[in-house]
Amino acid sequence: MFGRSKKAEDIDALLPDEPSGKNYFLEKGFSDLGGTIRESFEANGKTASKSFSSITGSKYSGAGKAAMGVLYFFAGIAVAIFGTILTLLISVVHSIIVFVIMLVVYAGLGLSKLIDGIYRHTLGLSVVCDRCKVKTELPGYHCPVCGKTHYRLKPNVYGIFMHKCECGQKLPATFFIRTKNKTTGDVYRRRKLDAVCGNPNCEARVYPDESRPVTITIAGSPSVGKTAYLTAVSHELIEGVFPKAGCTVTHYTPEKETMYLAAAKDYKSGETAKTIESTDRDKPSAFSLSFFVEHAKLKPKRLLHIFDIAGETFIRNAEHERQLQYSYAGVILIVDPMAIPEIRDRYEDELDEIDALSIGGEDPNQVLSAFVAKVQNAGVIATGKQIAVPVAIVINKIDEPGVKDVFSEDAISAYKAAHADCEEDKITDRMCRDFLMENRMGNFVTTVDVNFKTVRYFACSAIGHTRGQGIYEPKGVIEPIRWIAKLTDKQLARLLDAGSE
Ligand SMILES: Nc1nc2c(ncn2[C@@H]2O[C@H](COP(=O)(O)OP(=O)(O)OP(=O)(O)O)[C@@H](O)[C@H]2O)c(=O)[nH]1
Ligand SMILES: [Mg+2]
Ligand SMILES: [Zn+2]
Ligand SMILES: [Zn+2]
Repeated sequence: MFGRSKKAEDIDALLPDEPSGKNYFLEKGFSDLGGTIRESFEANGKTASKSFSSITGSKYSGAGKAAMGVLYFFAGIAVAIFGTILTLLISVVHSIIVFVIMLVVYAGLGLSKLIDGIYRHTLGLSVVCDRCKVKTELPGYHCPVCGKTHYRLKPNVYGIFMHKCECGQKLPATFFIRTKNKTTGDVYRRRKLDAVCGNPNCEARVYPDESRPVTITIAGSPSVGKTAYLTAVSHELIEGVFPKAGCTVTHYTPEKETMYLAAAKDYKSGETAKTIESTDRDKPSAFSLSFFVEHAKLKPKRLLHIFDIAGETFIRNAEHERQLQYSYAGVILIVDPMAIPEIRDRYEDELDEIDALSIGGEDPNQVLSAFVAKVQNAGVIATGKQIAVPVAIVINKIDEPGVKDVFSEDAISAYKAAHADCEEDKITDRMCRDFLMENRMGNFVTTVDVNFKTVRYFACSAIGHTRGQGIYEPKGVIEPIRWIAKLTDKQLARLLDAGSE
C-alpha cells in the first residue's frame, strides 16, 4: 500500500541498530515453536530407543532377563506408539495456541501499522532537515531516559504499539499511544519526543512535531536579489497574508526567529546584505528561513522552509551538502533583467548608481545550466529527461529602467486587452516569455521548456525601488509561492488566496 521510495530504502540501509529489544512473538514465535516440537519428538524417540536397547542389556539373567526383556520391549512399543501420539497431540495443541497468539500478534501489528501508516501518509507527515536537506518519513527519536536514538519508532518487529529501549523505557511507536517516563512520570506521545534528523549521518536537531514540510528553494547567481526576495516574501507572508487568512505563524527555532527579525529590520530600512559564503565545511551552504503555519483548515500544520544560498556558491557548484531541497515542493530561479545583454546595453546608463553597482552580472544561460544540473542531481534524474518539480522563473527588479514600463500595470492591462485568449493567471507568464524572446533570450526559454515539465514565469520587484530608499514595497513576490502551493498543497493555496485578496 505504501510503496517505499528508493531514497527511503537507501536511508534505511544506513541506519544503525535500533536500541530496542525485538518483540518475542514477532522475532521468535514460529522458530521457537518448531524447535520445541522437534525437541519433544527427539526426547520421545530417545526414551523409546533407550527401552529397546535395554531389552538385552538388563542386569538379570535367565528367566528374569527374558521377563525384563519383554517388559522393555512393551515399554519401548508403548513409548514409540503412545508417546508419539501424545507428543503429536501436545504439539498440535501447542501449535494451535501459538498460531492463535501469532494471529492476534500479526493482526495487531498489521492494524497498528496500517493505522499509523494511513495517519502519517494522509496527513503527509515527514521531516526535511534544514541542514542536510534529507527528507525522511520519521526523524530519529531520542529516548527521554538514556538519550539513545530510535530511527524506527513505528509498528514493526521491535513492537506493535510501543518499543522498549535498551534502558527499559517504553517509547510510543504509533501516533495514538502514550507512554510514561519511568523516572519523571511524564506522559507523552511520539510527536513530543526530542528528535534528530532521520539521516543518521547528520544528527542535526529537528523539531517537526507533527507537521507537513513545504520546502521552497530560491536559486540564482550573485546579486540577482535572492536575499531581497526572501526578505520581501517572508515579511509579506508572516506579517500580511497569513495573519489576514487567520493563520498563526510560529518560528521554527529561536535561531530562525533571529534570522527573521534581522530580515524584518532590513525590510523596514530598505536594505539587503550580500550573503557571505560559508567557509566552514561543517555548516550547510544553503540555509532556510523556517516557520510553522497553523489554521483550523490546515491539517496538519505546515512547516515552511524557504532556502537561500550565496550566489557565489551556487554558481561555482561549491555547495558543502547535496542540494536535495531542489526536489521538493518547488524552486524559484531569480533572474536580474540587467544580466540580459540586450537590456544592459540599452539601459545601464539610466540606472541609479546603487542599482548599477548591484547588477547580477552572470550570463543567465550559464546560470540556467548550473541550475538544471543541480535540480537533476537532487532528483536523481538522468540528463535529457524532463524534471517534474515546479520551477518559477522570476524576473526581479522590475522597478528598474528597461523593465519598469514592460511590466507596469498599464502594460499588463494593454497586454490583456490584446490577448483575450490568454487565461488571467498566465498573463505575466506570457509577457515574460515575450520579453525574453524579444531580447534574444529565446535559447534560455527553450532550454527551460526542454528541461522542466512545470514552468511559469513571473515578474517582481523584491524591494520595490532602489536599495536604501526606505521601507520595502514589494510587487509580485507572493505570486510564485501561490503558484507552487496551488500545484503541491491545495489547503495552503486556499489560505494564500484568502490572505492575498
Ligand atoms: N532596484 C532594485 N534593486 C534590487 C532589488 N532586489 C535586489 N536589488 C539589488 O540587488 C542587490 C543584491 O540583492 P541581494 O538580495 O543581496 O542578492 P542575492 O541574490 O542574495 O546575492 P548574493 O547574496 O550575493 O547571492 C541589492 O543590494 C540591491 O541593491 C529590487 O527589487 N529592486
Ligand atoms: Mg543573498
Ligand atoms: Zn539532516
Ligand atoms: Zn533509553
